[in-house]
Amino acid sequence: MSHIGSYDERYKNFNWTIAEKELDYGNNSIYNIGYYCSDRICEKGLGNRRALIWQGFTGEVRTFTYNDIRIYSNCFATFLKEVGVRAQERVCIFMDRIPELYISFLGILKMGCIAQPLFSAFGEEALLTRLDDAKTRAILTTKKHIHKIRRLRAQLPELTKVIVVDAGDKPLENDEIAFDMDNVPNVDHFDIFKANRDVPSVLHYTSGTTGKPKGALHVHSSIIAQYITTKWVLDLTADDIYWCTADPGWVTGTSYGIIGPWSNGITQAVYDIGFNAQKWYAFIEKHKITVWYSAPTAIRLLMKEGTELVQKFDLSSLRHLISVGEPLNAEAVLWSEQAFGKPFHDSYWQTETGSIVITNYPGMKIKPGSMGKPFPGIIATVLDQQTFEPIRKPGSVGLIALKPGWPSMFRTYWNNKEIYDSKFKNDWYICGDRSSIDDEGYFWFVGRDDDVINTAGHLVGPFEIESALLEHEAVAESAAVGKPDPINLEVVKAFIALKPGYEPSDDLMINIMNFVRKKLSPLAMPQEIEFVDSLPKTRSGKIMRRLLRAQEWGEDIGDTSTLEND
Ligand code: 6R9
Repeated sequence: MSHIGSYDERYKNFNWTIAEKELDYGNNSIYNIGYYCSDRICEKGLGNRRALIWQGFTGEVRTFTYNDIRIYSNCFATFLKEVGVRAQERVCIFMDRIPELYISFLGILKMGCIAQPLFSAFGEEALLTRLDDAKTRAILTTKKHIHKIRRLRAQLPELTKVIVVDAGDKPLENDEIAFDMDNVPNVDHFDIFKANRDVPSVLHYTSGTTGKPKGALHVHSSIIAQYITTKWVLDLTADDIYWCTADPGWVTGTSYGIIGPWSNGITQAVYDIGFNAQKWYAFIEKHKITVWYSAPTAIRLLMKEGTELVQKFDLSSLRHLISVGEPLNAEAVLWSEQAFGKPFHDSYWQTETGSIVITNYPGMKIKPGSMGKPFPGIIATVLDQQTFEPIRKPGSVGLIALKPGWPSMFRTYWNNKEIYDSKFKNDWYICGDRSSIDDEGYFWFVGRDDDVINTAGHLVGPFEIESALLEHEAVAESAAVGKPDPINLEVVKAFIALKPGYEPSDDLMINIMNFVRKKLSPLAMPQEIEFVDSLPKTRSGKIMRRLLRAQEWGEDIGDTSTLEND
């Protein structure tokens, strides 16, 4: 691992200007992510290198060079400008993993707008909440998803530009606009928006325990951390073919599915398909993937398929494997060593941190089940839950906390400075997760410190699910909690008290499940519903979600009076 240097040396000698210098960040007063991910790579003479190898679910393959993504993103930026979108307005990207998603992301940033990617499986309610909160001006979408937006238009007066990127001959409605990047004149030069370091770039919505999802706002200089973590943790070099399985509707898909690889000028492959062991292995074999960034749920699903399937493919191109999103259990690490001859390296971070903060750095001894150590430039610890002072004793569990100041740290929650401020205690940023640190400085994840449900590596907020449930005609009260699941870590379980006149039945259960799936997303849909007469409450009338959760996990919650003020 000589080209990235040993962990200890790197940690000791690191400061962020090392990363800035490598990127030439701020040279000629340019700070825009869009430039660093396309124009700059071309200026270095790498315009003909492949930036994107895209494969659709039908097997169709398209390839784009850095010069292609430079020009196409210029086309998007020019188009946004021409239709009257202004700098710093929010532009949502709402589509499956097609090339336009990746390329328009750069175009939006070049134009100086704030990119707001949303997961294409989101239903109307999930979309409405996020578009309304951000007062989104424009949305880029496809024929497949336009119907959801059409039904919301009346409730979103600020959303004046609805842009369909694959309209073809299909008639559009009212003021919708068609834009087809393959059928517009090339734009060789675009006057890239002169962002400075602190100009907002990307808005990613994430769920908390209470209230609606919150928009974590990032700025252009986040690229400094995304660039160097990609280079050192994902260990990417010029010859690599990199595959990140995450959807850009989630932060991994933008930080490490767009900005990280493209600022490093490497070739990345994208597969517009959900999990499918056979097809995934065939994809790795076909495109000779060398570096693979995935998630524990996917690894557990692969484990289920067994090593026999692995042996049917030539996966010898694989060189480095990394995982994110949920605890990477020791069995998964050991299995991957057996199946691929290489362990998965864990990486821990959040929408809010913008880039990897704790990880099994390449070359470092891996302790299966541990997340590893802080990335160079990151000061991490665990804090006592009461005093918010660092816990010095190895093995004691506390709150994971980071010293603010790394470049990709979020700058606020959109419209919600109060909650943002509440995340800081004694000059530490509190991640909201619990962990211990062993005597060698390795972090061991214990669990979340809130009620957010992590299903298959995706966070879903109980409040959002409960709000959706309450809109169902039969539901009087509800509580949504995470229930343990051997594959997905957790799935959503809902406890429901019905309104008078409704009786529990299988039909009603399925009806309610589908109601949530359509409104929010398949991830938020309860996999299990338990009908109850009433829900446990505190004296002030709040539902004791934690009690229900503890029951599902077989945990002893002890004296419930401690929950009274939750
Ligand atoms: C990047 C991303 C963040 C939350 C985080 C934690 C969980 C992420 C983890 C992990 C254990 C890991 N999480 N990585 N838990 N081990 N390696 O996932 O962002 O969607 O905001 O989720 O996911 O609970 O706080 P996000």
